Amino acid sequence: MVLLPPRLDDPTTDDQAVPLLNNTSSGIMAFHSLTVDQGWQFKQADAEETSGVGEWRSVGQFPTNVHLDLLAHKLIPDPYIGKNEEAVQWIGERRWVYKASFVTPPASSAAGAASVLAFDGLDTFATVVLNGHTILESDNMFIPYRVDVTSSLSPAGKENTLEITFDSAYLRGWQLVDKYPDHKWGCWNGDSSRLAVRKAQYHWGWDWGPALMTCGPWRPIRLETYTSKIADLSFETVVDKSLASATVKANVEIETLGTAPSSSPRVRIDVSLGDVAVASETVATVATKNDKGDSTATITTAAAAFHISSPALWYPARYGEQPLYTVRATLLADTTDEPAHEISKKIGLRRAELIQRPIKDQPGTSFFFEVNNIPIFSGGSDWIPADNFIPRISDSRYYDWVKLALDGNQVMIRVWGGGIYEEQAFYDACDELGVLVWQDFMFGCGNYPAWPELRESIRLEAEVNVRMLRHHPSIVIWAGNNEDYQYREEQNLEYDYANKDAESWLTTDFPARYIYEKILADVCSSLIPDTYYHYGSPWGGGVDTHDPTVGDTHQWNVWHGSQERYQDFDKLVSRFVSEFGMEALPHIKTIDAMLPLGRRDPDRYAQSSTLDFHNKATGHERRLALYLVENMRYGPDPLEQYVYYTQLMQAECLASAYRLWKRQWKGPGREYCGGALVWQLNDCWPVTSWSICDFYLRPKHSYYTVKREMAPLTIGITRSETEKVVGSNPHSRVDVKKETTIEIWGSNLTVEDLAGVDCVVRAWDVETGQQTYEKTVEAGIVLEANRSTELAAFAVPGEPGHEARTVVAAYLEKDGKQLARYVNWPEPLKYLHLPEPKDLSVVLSADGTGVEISSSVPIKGVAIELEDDEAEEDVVRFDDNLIDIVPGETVTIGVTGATSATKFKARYLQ
Ligand code: BMA
Repeated sequence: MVLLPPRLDDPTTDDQAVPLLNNTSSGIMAFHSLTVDQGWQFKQADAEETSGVGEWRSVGQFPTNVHLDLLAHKLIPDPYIGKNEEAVQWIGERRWVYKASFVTPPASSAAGAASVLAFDGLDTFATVVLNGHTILESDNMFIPYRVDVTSSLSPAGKENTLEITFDSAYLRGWQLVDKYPDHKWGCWNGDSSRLAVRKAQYHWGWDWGPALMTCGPWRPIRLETYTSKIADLSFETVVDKSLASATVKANVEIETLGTAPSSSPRVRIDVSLGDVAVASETVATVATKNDKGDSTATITTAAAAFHISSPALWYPARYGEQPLYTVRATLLADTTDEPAHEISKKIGLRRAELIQRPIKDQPGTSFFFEVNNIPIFSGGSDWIPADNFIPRISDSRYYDWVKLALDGNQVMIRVWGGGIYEEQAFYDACDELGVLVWQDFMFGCGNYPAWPELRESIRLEAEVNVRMLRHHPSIVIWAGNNEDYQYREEQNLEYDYANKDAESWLTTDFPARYIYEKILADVCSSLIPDTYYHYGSPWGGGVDTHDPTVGDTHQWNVWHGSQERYQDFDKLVSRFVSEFGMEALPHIKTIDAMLPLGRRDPDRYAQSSTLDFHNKATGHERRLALYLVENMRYGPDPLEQYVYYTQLMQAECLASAYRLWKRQWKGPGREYCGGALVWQLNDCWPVTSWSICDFYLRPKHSYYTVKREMAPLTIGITRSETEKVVGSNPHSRVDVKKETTIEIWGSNLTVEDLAGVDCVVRAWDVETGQQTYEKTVEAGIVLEANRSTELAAFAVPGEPGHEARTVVAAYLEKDGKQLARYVNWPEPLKYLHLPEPKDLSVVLSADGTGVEISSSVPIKGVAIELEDDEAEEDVVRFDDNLIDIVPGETVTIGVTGATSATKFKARYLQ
């Protein structure tokens, strides 16, 4: 049996709607694809038949994994409920077998036809047997395997049996650890066995996710019958710096199996935009090469270049449109021009660059992305897989996640290296909606081994995944791993950046350097030379991954590390912060859904054993408590209010980072910080984690404060205290002047200057609600495009000595219309004497599109909830929440689905 190079076009383009052709003199037949997704059965391979899991049962869905199938048959409890995760651990240490039968299609009897079984994803150690012949032994979940099965397939019209046995990836991992005792095994999260196995690393458990060792055919399986097929369609796209023209070179690879065509195949390439045909060209194949010595496949290539003047350019959402050109490659059967196989991909034309250059008045270099010559402040978030059971994540769920990020004003999502190369649906959504993607290779938090077969597997994995994803305009950077260089630093593994002899790296105790700086670097430079490849995230140019002046950093000194105050995020800035975070509990309904007895569960209280079980972060009890106790006057009961406190604290923390780091986006030559990605956007199960939206896509309140900070136009305030000796004795503790000052700035993330803006400041006494100050501190100013501008700095206004009870609000106004607002409070919030807001008013606006909130006293963090959450949660949606209210101002948050019958309630800081 011959293993073919896993050159994959696009797994979503199977079952081509191409009419079956008669074979022609050219020898090219119509490509035929049969999706093998019917009649699958599964059982435990090594179980007694009486055990319940030892008999064949139908699968719950396809593609699938064993947990999903056991769940469908109610053979296991839902691992996401209560502590069931523990009860299902045995699954990961057993062998499981899947079988199906399929009928050989008539196409296979065409002259010269070859048949290939394409396995888009097998998780992970699979032995595949077709009609009694072992055709494949796989060991990498990320590689789509393709096997020429022509010789073992039944004749046309007859049945074939396909059987796939999955070994325990966990136990196999440990066997490999034992086999290579000289490697210095070690990692954060999970255990060392994961480092030996090319399987999604979070399956071993992470500090936000359960350990659930899945196995199974997790992506589609097809039988492809053809003589020649389009094996790859790729693009070299150059958008001129002037943006006035673009060149698209489409490269097509044609794989020929079995009987080679008598003449060179021809390929037609059509380019269209929407319904409009842009260009079309038919080209002959120009080169022939044998791809691999051990393969029967012959690869021929064809290319066509198109010059497009005034191209419709693809932009990240807030900077322009997301036009996608469709490029279709059609393999022509012969001189009749009938299609034998076709593939189409959607591409976006854009210039995307990572700008790393010296900056003014500060050391180091910038790190920001420029798209179509527009410098972008990349505010966004980190992405983990959206479920532990990937095959059940629907395309629409991917879309909803990306849409949620977009609606939250997020510009970039980072696909983190401990998960998977995501499904096409995820990147399609990013392309369509205009969200930039930072893509990691799948390595994270450990010292990876690099023995020769593993290196080869990784090379193949990288090559095929880059090929599958490289047409997406949303992807602007690839990075070699997540935090493996930080692990190296912590463990003091050998690393001499100046040593460029790649082979010698393999002899050190940090052999994975060869993976990141040689294998992945080579793959990227040959397949995506125009996309920036970063050795790791974070990466600081080979010296120190914590260097705030070069590359990106992961800023974990809030929560982990030295546990700094989040009010000090300004001191923790770097050129690009690709991770930082704070935990909060999920929505109360999410908690109720994961408690075995729901609202009646005896563990329905903060820090109960079950709630703690659904928080995987080491030391989470102390860390959450630390940040709560430093800032809030909080209690653990009732649970709903505790959820609110943790979410308010997280919301304050994260917004503070965005606000302060965005302040350092100061325009050309002064891009001191070029992006902030919060750890993390999403969850893979119901859990207390750093996510800003929970497993059910329910936003935590931080989602809204981050959204407000990432709005195109914002205003920010910091407050700081200084002490100065005013007498003649420098040691005096009495003759000192204390001053509390505020600094105010505006951030204009649009690409237009904004003139005629006023900055208005108002202040109130928190306790009495009396307004103590109002002034237009700047009038008619210009907020220059795409940067933050300092506006004012002065002592906290209002009554002297009352700074600690003075709340200050700053507004950007133009022609009397409010453009932005921000309310700054004395901190810590727990010292405030907040009056009971007796006249807090929360009403639906007359036109039903907004909720109007007002009060005669300042209120911190007003969270609007539904009285009848059960009935209305899926209907009523807010576009903002957790609002600071000050007297004299009605704040309206958008709402959809509400009627006059909808009853709101409010929660706030007390
Ligand atoms: C980062 C991530 C993850 C982890 C998170 C929270 O370092 O890369 O590995 O889940 O921190 O600890």
